[in-house]
Amino acid sequence: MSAIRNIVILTGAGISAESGIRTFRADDGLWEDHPVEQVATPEGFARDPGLVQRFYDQRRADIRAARPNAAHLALGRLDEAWGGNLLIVTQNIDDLHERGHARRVLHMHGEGLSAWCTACDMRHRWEGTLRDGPACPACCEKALRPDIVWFGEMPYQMERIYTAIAAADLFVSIGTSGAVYPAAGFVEQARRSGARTLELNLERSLGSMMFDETRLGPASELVPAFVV
Ligand code: BJW
Repeated sequence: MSAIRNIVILTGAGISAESGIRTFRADDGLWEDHPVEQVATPEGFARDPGLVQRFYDQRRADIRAARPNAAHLALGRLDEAWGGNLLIVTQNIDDLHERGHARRVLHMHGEGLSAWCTACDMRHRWEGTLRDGPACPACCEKALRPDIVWFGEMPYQMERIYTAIAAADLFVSIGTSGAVYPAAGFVEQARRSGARTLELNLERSLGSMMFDETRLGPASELVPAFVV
């Protein structure tokens, strides 16, 4: 990796699967028993906020119970050691990258342990359950919702992400199916900018043919081998 200075790493649910966090689109994935339009759209939240809050109560419990695996820890080591630019763009709402000692992490689909007040735009750490229309600690309005990017909403920090991809020498995608845009389109942009592109995934993804190289296997094995 001697000629490489600027790295962008995109991660998806597959990197946290071996930490016990369910992915979305597997046969036993989250979307199998939670219809996506009910729990991951603003319309679903408006229709039945209690159902959505219960879904995210469970997700938060799963996040708190999980531990970073060898793949998160390897990226943490890379972040610590890398002298050039590095950005880990995660689609995941868990905090396993941070607990795996990565510092340069951006959560494009939000964070499970964060609550967002739609009245005053403040974020709060989600302590306990905030069911039954809890009030925002800052403005006292009952307008808190999970700080999650649902379908139809704009992912966070897109400008920063596109700028980093435009400057990247290497783009690595880990554990994502390539089913959800705009993240699924990042590899195309990275190619156009001249970056080398590498995919690490359990199986071929929808976008595999876009990558210069695809390595297949569990993230806990592929990522430490890539970082060494
Ligand atoms: C392993 C492994 C192991 C397993 N080791 N690997 C038509 C065309 C283009 C776009 C659209 C379209 N129609 C609608 C859209 C837009 C829509 C979209 O993409 N829809 C698709 C269904 C087509 N996108 C949006 O609405 C987004 N917003 C948007 O587009 O705004 C407008 C915009 C315009 C211009 C610029 C920018 C924006 C918002 C998307 C929000 C996604 N939200 C969710 C839920 C919230 C988070 C949460 O609750 O946790 O985010 S959906 C869900 O999917 C979640 C994930 O982050 C996301 C991606 O899933 P991921 O991570 O890829 O998981 P899986 O399960 O799909 O795959 C896991 C992979 O891991 C598999 O490949 C396994 O093989 C692998 N794996 N174990 C290594 N051990």
